[in-house]
Amino acid sequence: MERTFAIIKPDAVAAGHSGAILQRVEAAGFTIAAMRLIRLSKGEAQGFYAVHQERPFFDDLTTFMSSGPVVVLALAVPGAIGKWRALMGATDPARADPGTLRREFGSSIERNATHGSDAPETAAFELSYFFRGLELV
Ligand code: FUP
Repeated sequence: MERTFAIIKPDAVAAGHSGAILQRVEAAGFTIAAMRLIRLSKGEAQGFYAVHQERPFFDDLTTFMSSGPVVVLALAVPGAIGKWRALMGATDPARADPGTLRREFGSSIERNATHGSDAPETAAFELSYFFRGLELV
């Protein structure tokens, strides 16, 4: 069993797509191991995306990520990290395959509906950024 960390981003929550995305999560066989609706402060978004702090899009990205509520999730299934990234599709919704979440629900490379950890180390960091061990079922 592997766990990954996922976010339903402010654009998708505001558009009322949380339910549809959670339905796709469950239909794809993930177990929801933890879930919470939260609003990130700008500083919390900056801490989460610290690896991108030198990138030109960092300020816009962290402003967007703190612009409204998000759903944070721990998802469990064998191969969860790769499986979730495959379901999300490419970072840029315009380049994501048909049927992927970002293609269906995203509107730009920044407002791309969902986040997913890209490796075991980032999954461990991101899960621990939002969930205490006791919250993971
Ligand atoms: P991903 O792992 O697919 O989420 O993509 P990256 O780690 O490369 O980027 C993290 C987030 O930064 C993306 F989800 C959206 C944002 N981003 C931009 O806003 N502009 C860019 O040019 C690239 C990424």
